[in-house]
Amino acid sequence: MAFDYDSENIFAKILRGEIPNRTVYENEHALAFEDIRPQAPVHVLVIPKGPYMSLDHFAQEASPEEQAGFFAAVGEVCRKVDVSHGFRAIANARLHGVQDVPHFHLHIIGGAQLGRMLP
Ligand code: DGP
Repeated sequence: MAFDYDSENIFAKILRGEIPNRTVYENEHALAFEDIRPQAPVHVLVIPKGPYMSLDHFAQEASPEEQAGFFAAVGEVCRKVDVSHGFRAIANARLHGVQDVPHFHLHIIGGAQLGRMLP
């Protein structure tokens, strides 16, 4: 499918510094920050700095360096926050996945016992 990135989405504005965020970790290719509506004691969003709408867009079109930088950021976030007892990583995509912000983001949720999630 063709991916049509909207550069006025909230996370693009965060990346441009137009909206403040509580940064947890940043590298050349990714930014991690606290979710504004946390669902658990730990709720961090990891986003690539490039203009990718969703996980499939990122997986199909981001360079190996961007993908490596993104996953390095995920690793650093998990080192920094308290997820020693486990966590959940979620990437909502488009309409059926109930994605609100159309810039790829991985939710890292933990810090407490989570409920079972049916596929
Ligand atoms: P999703 O449904 O996967 O697109 O979730 C988007 C998440 O983004 C949701 O958990 C709330 C969070 N969010 C929305 N706007 C902002 C914002 O301006 N700042 C931060 N830190 N998080 C936001």
